[in-house]
Amino acid sequence: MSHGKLVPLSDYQEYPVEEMKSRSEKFYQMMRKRRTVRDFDTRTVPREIIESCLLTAGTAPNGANMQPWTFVAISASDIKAKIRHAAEEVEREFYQNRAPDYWLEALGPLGTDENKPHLEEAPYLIVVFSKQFSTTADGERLHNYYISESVGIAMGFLISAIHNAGLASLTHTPKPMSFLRELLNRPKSETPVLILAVGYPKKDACVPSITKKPLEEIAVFVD
Ligand code: IYR
Repeated sequence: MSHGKLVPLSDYQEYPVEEMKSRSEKFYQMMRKRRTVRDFDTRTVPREIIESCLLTAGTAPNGANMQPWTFVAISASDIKAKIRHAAEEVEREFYQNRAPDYWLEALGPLGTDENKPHLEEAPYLIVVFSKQFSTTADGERLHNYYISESVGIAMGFLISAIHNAGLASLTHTPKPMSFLRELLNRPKSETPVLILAVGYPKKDACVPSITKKPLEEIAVFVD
């Protein structure tokens, strides 16, 4: 079987076991401090930080390395306002008509409703699109593989990179989201999957009192 051109794995670094233990524990302690934040300060964030975080997202493993994603990073106030108004319209319909009672009950502890001021207050909105197919320079269509898995992993990398940089984020998924494709002039081959609001939390920001499941509830070891 041909593997194309392979090059040496020159960037891999092995650590002594004790160092691995401490690195993995430190990373967990850093990541467990991440909280989804709904109250953003309007202070601006340097574009360079957003660029590094997007480059991190772009390193995610993905199907056949097709990299089936586009990240649209928006700091323009007029576009953020348009996104807010369109999102509030679909959310109003969700909260007032479409959402079944069990869903509204599940959202109760989070305190969410149809008002989405964070979509204007956060200095950056990153809208993540998945690409149903890719296109070569001469217009030929190329198949993309494991699109939702690939984009999901990339979004995880992005959220982690933003947290690591010292910023907060909010995953927001108004449904239906197709208004984002039109508003941001993206081609039909791209499907919006997430709005990630990014910025500093407001000084008095509060978060829901929730906990994460212990290891025994989320993992099984088969030794
Ligand atoms: N998209 C709505 C509702 C919502 C749904 C879930 I599941 C959440 O974890 C949070 C919100 C909204 O953003 O308000």
